[in-house]
Amino acid sequence: MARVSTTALVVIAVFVVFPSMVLAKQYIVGDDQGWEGTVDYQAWADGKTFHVGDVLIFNYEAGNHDVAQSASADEFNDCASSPDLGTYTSGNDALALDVAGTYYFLCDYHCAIAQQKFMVTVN
Ligand SMILES: [Cu+2]
Repeated sequence: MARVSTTALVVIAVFVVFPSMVLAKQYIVGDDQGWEGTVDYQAWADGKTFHVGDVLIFNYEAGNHDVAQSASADEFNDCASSPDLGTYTSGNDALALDVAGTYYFLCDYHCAIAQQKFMVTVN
């Protein structure tokens, strides 16, 4: 009988048990242009399929922007962020999409004046 190495079995087990860990991706919001308000962020998001475990990286000059979230579509439409969901200001913020659902991201400074916002649905 053929022997299968323990290492191979462990690798296979990880793929079977933790597919989201194995497949999780990191996305730079706005790609090369970052989170600087010059991109159609909704168009950027609409071209992608996000999964639980993926991470969004927001790169921007600290002090010029922030990263906040709305708690509902109504808030999002009004560019209202929810303090309960946190506000990020480091200039290099990594936010994990760790549960399925809809996320609403915005910049408190430029949401209303420059549409610096986007929503994503995580499968
Ligand atoms: Cu901004």
